[in-house]
Amino acid sequence: MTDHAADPSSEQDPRTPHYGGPAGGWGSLEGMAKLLLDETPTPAVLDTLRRQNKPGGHMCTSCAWAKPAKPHAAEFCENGAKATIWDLARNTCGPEFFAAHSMDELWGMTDHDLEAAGRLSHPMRFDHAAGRYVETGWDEAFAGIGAALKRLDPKSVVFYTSGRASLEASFMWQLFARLYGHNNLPDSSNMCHETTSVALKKFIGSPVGTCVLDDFDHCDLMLFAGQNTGTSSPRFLHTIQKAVERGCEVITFNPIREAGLLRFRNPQRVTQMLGGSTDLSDLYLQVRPGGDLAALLGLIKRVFELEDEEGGIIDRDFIAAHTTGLDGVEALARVTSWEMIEAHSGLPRHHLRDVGTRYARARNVIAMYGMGLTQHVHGGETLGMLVNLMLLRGNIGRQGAGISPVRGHSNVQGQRTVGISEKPELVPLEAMARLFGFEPPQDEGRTTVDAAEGILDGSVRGFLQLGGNFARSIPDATRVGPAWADLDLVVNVATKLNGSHLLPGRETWLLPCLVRAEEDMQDSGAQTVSIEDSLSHIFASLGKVAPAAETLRSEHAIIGGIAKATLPPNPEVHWDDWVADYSRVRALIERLWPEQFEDYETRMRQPGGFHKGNKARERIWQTESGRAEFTVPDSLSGLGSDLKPEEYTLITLRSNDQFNTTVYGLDDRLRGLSGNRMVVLMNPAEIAGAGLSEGQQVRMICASEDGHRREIGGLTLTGYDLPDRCVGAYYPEVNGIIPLSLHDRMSKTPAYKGTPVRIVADGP
Ligand SMILES: Nc1nc2c(c(=O)[nH]1)N[C@H]1C(S)=C(S)[C@@H](COP(=O)(O)OP(=O)(O)OC[C@H]3O[C@@H](n4cnc5c(=O)[nH]c(N)nc54)[C@H](O)[C@@H]3O)O[C@H]1N2
Ligand SMILES: Nc1nc2c(c(=O)[nH]1)N[C@H]1C(S)=C(S)[C@@H](COP(=O)(O)OP(=O)(O)OC[C@H]3O[C@@H](n4cnc5c(=O)[nH]c(N)nc54)[C@H](O)[C@@H]3O)O[C@H]1N2
Ligand SMILES: [Mo]
Repeated sequence: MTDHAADPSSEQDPRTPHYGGPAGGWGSLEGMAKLLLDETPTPAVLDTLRRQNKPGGHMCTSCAWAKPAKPHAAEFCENGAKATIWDLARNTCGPEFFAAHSMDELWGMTDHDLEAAGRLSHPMRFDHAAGRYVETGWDEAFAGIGAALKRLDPKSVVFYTSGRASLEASFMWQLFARLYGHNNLPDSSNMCHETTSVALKKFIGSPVGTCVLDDFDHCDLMLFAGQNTGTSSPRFLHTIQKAVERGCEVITFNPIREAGLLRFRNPQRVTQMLGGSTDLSDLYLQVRPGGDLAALLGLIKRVFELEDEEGGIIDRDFIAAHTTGLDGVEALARVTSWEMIEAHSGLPRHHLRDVGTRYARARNVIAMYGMGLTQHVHGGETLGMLVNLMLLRGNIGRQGAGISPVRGHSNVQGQRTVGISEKPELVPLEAMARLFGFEPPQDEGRTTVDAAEGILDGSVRGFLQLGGNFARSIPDATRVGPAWADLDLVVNVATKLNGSHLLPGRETWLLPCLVRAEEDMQDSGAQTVSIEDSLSHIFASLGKVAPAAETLRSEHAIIGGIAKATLPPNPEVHWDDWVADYSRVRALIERLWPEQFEDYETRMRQPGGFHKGNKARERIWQTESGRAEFTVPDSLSGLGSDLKPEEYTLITLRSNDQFNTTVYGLDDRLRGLSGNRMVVLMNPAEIAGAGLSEGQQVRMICASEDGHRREIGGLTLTGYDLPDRCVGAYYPEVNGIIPLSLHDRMSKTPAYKGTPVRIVADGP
């Protein structure tokens, strides 16, 4: 067995030809802003960057990492700056642009070029006769959409949200959906941390993580699994660095040696900008995709070995008072052989026993994870195994310990908090019914996967998208694409042009909205909004930059406009008043969730915002059994099936030069790759073993057997340090290869990190 533990202190692993330098180290504000996107930022943009993520400023639209009460001088990272500069582009994409470009031309453009066309500026309607978008007025758009919605069966309509819309806009969106008559409220979260929302809820009674920032000052071991901090949530590197300098150990499970978790240069410290850096991971284990489930079981097995040898390792008091189901997990750990664990995890037992020992010796442990755990067929069960490990030593519900998913979009967690959910049981429907005098629908709504399947089978007739790029982000993007044309109604509320907008239905509207950094002026004055971060803190956000165009409206105003044109009058529902003053929406949120949002209006403005509370943190377990639950999985791997000969597991990747389908450029600096995103990464020995060669053009074929053929050609085979039987490729370029049918069994989160594929030479 190859030893896949890389020595994190070595400057260059010989098997990592592309390894780059440390993460961070991004230099001065002006210089950085210019370099990042090759444009000179205006004084207004620089001013807004200075106030980003600070009280009185706007909260970044990049990742969801916590905003500390005492911010750094520049409390943002490379990605946050890029997001703001990109959002505040001054070029606009309006009627003239659409008059000049046919749909065919737009189809030929890349994700980057579509967004680089600038900010959408005018409400547009798709004109089938002309084959392009044409300008329309706001009133005409609202009336047209309202009339179309009235003609449709509400149950056949989907309201999708991407995780950027504020708490206030999200609340209005879900209320509109329910007043109209459906719970079809999938969110980008359905492709992301839905595994967390379902599995953590089931096992510990909390759909979100249990940690707050203070815990990171008290932990002595952090386990990282499948989260790429340097690329996906760079501000978190500060927190990790501080903990490491205090003596906290970090152990990472990731098939790729991600630079951000190997070492970090802190741009906020002069000495480090001059060259020093901090080694972050004490041990870096290149686990096989989906291998975390077995690796975690290995750690548990080691804990039982030590318990047998020494006793006192397992927290028996905690387990007796708070949990159920230990016996099953103990039996599984004892009966599963190290050979099995090594085979599934791809990791040698001595490393797993070492980590198990460190876990057993650590007083306070925090487990951090991301898409590497959630985007698997047995993702929920993998989280169950992580919870098992944490429960063994009472590492949930006390200071310095806990389980902490790192969320993606800046308000994705908050949207779920205020009712964007296809699961009616998670929403206070009775209270909503009383407050607004109506009968909310009680039936289960559609997830992202269900919505895509409904578009394919014709049962979805209308699709409204509040932000995001659904058509490019979903699995089976190529197969679902053509079915869009058959939808009766398509409405996109967006800031920039993207692939989803190039898929018109019979009636199609494209509505441009403000971004969070822009001033949102309504009848009562400039509006503040609020968002929730990954650690469940809620903050005010105030945009101050002049809007990119006078014709833009806020998401709140657009939702109110469509809702008014669709729904019959209701004496308890006041769209105009709510749009005039968002604090009235906050008052409604506070009434519906009084415990979490107490004194919302005041507390969201204090430095560090306010914590909405978490019962699992207090060791109150809101699960079916009323206890924290140990669980036994059905599988020893996160993967849906064993790989056959010649098959590889595809993990799809994001670079630091993209935010989801927003592709800023072709660099993947932290992985030492650049210039081409149409690549397949594979380890050099396996390239040779497969009779292929580096630089060769290859074709990737999906090996999941469900009757559909999926393949992508024109990919450049690139040698990269990956475990055996694993290939990497970029999201969203390869989304056509991932089957909708391959998703987490508990939550339907797509298996974006666990699709079996074959790689063959491309050619005539
Ligand atoms: N720059 C940038 N930042 C972003 C985003 C972006 O696109 N670009 N997107 C935002 C969003 S919406 C989200 S959800 C987050 C996502 O952020 P992350 O949770 O970090 O998700 P990914 O980058 O998709 O993958 C994370 C890591 O999982 C590893 N991995 C793959 N398969 C496995 C596995 O089976 N096991 C383990 N242990 N690791 C595995 C990959 O090598 C990768 O390093 O980032 C947010 N922030
Ligand atoms: N293969 C593969 N597929 C994946 C993933 C993966 O790891 N691998 N990750 C999945 C994950 S974690 C996620 S979260 C999804 C992301 O899926 P989405 O959230 O749907 O996609 P984004 O690319 O974030 O959406 C970008 C678009 O949002 C619009 N936008 C930006 N800001 C705003 C705003 O403030 N308001 C409005 N109304 N619109 C705005 C712009 O028009 C922009 O083009 O993709 C998923 N798909
Ligand atoms: Mo995400």
